[in-house]
Amino acid sequence: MHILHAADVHLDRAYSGAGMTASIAGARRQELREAFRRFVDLALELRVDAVTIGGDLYEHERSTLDTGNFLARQFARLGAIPALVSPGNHDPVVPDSLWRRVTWPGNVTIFTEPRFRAAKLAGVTIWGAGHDGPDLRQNLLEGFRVPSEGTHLLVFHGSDLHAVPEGKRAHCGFKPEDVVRTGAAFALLGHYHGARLAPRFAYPGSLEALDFSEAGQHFALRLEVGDGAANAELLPFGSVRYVTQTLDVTGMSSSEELRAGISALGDREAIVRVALAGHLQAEVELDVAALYNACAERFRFLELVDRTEPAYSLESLAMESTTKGAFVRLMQSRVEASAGVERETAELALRLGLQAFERREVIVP
Ligand SMILES: [Mn+2]
Repeated sequence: MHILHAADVHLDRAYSGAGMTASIAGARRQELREAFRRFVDLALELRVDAVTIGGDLYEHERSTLDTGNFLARQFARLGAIPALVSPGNHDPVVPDSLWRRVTWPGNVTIFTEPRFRAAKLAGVTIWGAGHDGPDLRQNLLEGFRVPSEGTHLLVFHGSDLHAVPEGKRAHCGFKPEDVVRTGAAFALLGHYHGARLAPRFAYPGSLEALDFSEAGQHFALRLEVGDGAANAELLPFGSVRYVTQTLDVTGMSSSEELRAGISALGDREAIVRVALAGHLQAEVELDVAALYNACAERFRFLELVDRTEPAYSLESLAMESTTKGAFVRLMQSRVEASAGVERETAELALRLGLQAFERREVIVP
């Protein structure tokens, strides 16, 4: 039998980053819905025997009944194909969640508890568990064993403890050997947004890239289940592409060149971040908002980031016995004495102050 699995669709995502207007955020959210619609199309086309969802199908914080009804309609399109859902930390089963508010079609099973429950299908038993709050930390696999008879699969949302990103806390953390110990043939997971295939479990990753940190191919996962064994395959899926381009401004002598350089990177297909880098000559006007207005129409979506460094030498300016030299020395000592946001502010004040000394228009970002 075949199962099609996805996770981390993140419908109703806020998209509140830099340059994100309400209409652009709305377009992004629509793309995520399109992705889920295509996922259902794919399940029908592949004639799979079941569909599984590894959590974070939507974001509870700004979820709408409109999205709940959309999901119910999509699941209904599967007809008799069972859809098994294990909610995650972003779409936990809380009283006002869509899981509780929407009338789901008969083919949908929602695993509402943080302990494994069985859904018996022809030839395989699928065990699912769901998050019942946004902050579930327990290892769901602890003490859990499947019966020795038959073929068993697991579906849940949680962190492989061998791959927790630095500074992040694990949600339902488990070790790969914990999966083996349950006796299940394979675990279909959600949580990590990059795809990962391990011998006994897999993360499909987010169905579509959600931001610039998720550039690259995204996938749905097909699992072939035979007698007690499972074989997972990542199917290229995502259609939303995030691309970061770097434009080196070193040697440019006017804002015209900046504008031409950004425009030349124009792309109607991808979501593009142009990072301005290199050493900016003091006489060049760099106004991010003006550049954005001049160039955005050449892009499907443009984000401009200023990472340039001033071309002047702070060391030699600090030696000057002028007001400017005194200003540089004062601000350098502030930069050195501070950290984090305060340091960034001091660095910005130094840069803007030097622009003022150059009698250039000072635009505070
Ligand atoms: Mn997620």
